Amino acid sequence: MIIKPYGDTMNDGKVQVSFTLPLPSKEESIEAARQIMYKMGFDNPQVVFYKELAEGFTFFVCYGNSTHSIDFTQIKVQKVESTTWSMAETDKFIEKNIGRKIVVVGASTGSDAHTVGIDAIMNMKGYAGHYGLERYEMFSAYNMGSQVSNEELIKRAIEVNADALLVSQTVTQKDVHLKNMTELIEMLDAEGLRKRVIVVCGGPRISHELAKELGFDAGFGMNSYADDVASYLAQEVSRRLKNY
Ligand code: B12
Repeated sequence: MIIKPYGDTMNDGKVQVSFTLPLPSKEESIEAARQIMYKMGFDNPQVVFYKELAEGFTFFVCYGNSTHSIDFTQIKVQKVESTTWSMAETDKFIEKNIGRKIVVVGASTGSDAHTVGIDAIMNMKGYAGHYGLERYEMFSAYNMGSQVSNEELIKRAIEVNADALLVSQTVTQKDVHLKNMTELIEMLDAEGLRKRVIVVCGGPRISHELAKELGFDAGFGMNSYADDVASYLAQEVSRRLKNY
């Protein structure tokens, strides 16, 4: 099944691309943007909007036709193996199969000050119509907020005898997330705790594949909600109890 982006008629390859060039807003800069689109592999490149953002920096919106296509049948993706249930279904499953609350400790770690992602997963109010873990009857959820060191996170996990750690990482500049996440796994290993807790990470640029590479049990990216992680945790805790 060969596919291409679609805009007007099927397989026309139409895409919209936006970028900023370190150039002032003038005719030569528009032509530079058009040529960059061409070099990126787009036919019929057009600049449809531009605006100088600051002196010497111009933002462009361009249209073009992609000359590339892919075979969709060849796509393989590593993904979290669990079924997403509603809050009520997950609570009921935990009550029946685990018989106690699942304890989770979450934080945005290292220097990362972004709290909205971890709050979306944990807060009572939830996010986009999905209640957070604090709302679940069968979860005890501890949200430590942002800029939490790996030491503090582990200390809290030990204090409350956590089943799972939830790590949020938003800033990926200079690969700072890789350093934070690798350090957490190394510290858990050193303390002999790694096998005792389920370690989950999430964030806009996190994938399950990356999470597994770094030694985490699961990774959740964009468009993931409390329902996804709650269902995964319920199923994983139950799986581990059965194999104990
Ligand atoms: C709000 C915001 C801020 C606020 C944060 C306030 C706060 N209390 O959180 C402030 C102004 C403080 C801020 C600061 C900075 N920010 Co900022 N910020 C944003 C912004 C606009 C929105 C982020 C957000 O709230 N998204 C909404 C939430 C709900 O989405 P989410 O985090 O992806 O979470 C979802 C999933 O990823 C997942 N998820 C997330 N965490 C977890 C955890 C688990 C366990 C699970 C299961 C799932 C999960 O579930 C959530 C719901 O679906 C983004 C740009 C953007 N539009 O995304 C930039 C952005 C994230 N920031 C960015 C940057 C660079 C910074 C600064 C470094 C800027 C600077 N030079 O000072 C600082 C860093 C400060 C620091 N020390 O961390 C960059 C990051 C680039 C990168 N790749 O690293 C972005 C992308 C902006 C950009 N385009 O450049 N920022």
